[in-house]
Amino acid sequence: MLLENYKINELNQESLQDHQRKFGLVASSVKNLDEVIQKLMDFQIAIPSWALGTGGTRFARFSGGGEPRSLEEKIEDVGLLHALNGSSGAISLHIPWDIPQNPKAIKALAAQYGLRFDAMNSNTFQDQPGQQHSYKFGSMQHTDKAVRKQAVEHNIDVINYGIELGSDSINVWLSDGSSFPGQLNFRKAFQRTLECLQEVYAALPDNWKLFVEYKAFEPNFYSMTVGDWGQSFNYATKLGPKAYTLVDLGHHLPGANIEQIVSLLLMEGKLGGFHFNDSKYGDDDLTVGSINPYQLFLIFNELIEGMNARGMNHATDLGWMIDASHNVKDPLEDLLQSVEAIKIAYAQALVVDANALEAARESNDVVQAQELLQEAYRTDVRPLVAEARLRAGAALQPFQAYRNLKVRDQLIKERGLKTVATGL
Ligand code: AFD
Ligand code: MN
Ligand code: MN
Repeated sequence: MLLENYKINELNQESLQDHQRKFGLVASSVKNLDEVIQKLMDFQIAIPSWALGTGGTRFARFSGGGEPRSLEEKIEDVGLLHALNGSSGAISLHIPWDIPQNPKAIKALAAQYGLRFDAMNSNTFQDQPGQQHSYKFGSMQHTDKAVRKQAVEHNIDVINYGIELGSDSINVWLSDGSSFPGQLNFRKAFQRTLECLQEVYAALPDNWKLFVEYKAFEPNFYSMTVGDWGQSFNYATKLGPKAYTLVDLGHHLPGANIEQIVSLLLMEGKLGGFHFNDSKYGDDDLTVGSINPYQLFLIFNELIEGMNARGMNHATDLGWMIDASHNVKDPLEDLLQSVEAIKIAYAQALVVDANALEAARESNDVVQAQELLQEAYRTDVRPLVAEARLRAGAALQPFQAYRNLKVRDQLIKERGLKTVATGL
């Protein structure tokens, strides 16, 4: 446990005075300041287990050193992130990559770091060693009932692992679809997939949620069987009240208005949560906020408006998760940057003058509406995010602390340079 020998607050001394000055400046302009800080403290983002190591592309994987070699080490890494930023209090597992050999011990280890298990992720996009039926032509859409049965059984296994770990949701992303015109009967693919999802849904405990994640393309490049928000919403509606749509920011065609999609899914009570990342061309899985931070802010603006309209708890009523893949960065530094970007966008959206914005909209005052949004977006809310960390007993500047502690060097010393692929 890397951080046992470090007192986080000792890391803050050198910058505490500077922070207090900056915080004082921005705090004076924020109404209900303590409520905003508390919301920021409560807001936790789940870390995907597969993002703790170097990802790679279909062309190559250039692994770094000191990456986790086991589920225990993945939990340790998320525990380290959470100790530094006070905002990564959950880990999302991917089965079979993260099958817990001893669930009780794994659950206890996570609790030691203050972590809970967020959504479980199933995998019917790869054939595993010894698997009886191949997913080459899809899983839940497959023409062969035996393949569909295998996919359903795998998802039910994933639910059972999650129950043992205290998770309460499963995310189903299907790579199913077609690569060429004529390959697939779209109606049959939809109906077969729905029947399989209904069997998985029937296995859900009462307090569980099932997220149906859509994606416009990749690995199929002509059609996807859960290809857009409308298809996902259709499945989720037909499945029932425990099924929701999961929005992965990288899963849209270029130019899609994601903030509008989010607003309408929220209106229907069918928004399950997010996989946060950023992208310029496709499912690039880049660091959150690194390409289009304004879109991220606009999404949060719709989320807060929609959640407040439904009396929802921002921190607990939706699934907040990063889903990214790192190829050239230290995975932990990338994740620290991603969590910070999410918190900043959330804080900016929290300081929007919502009443004035609605009044501007109702009077068709287009310029004033834009001014109000940009006023919030251009507010430097980083001291608010830092204050929330400070009050949570975390580091004032997590990234700097990570560097000052030379964490990666320590992990390389502890785990060596050789790393094993840990997922995507
Ligand atoms: C890939 C898919 C999808 C899924 C993730 C984890 O595109 O986003 O949620 O893997 O399975 O990124
Ligand atoms: Mn995803
Ligand atoms: Mn993806």
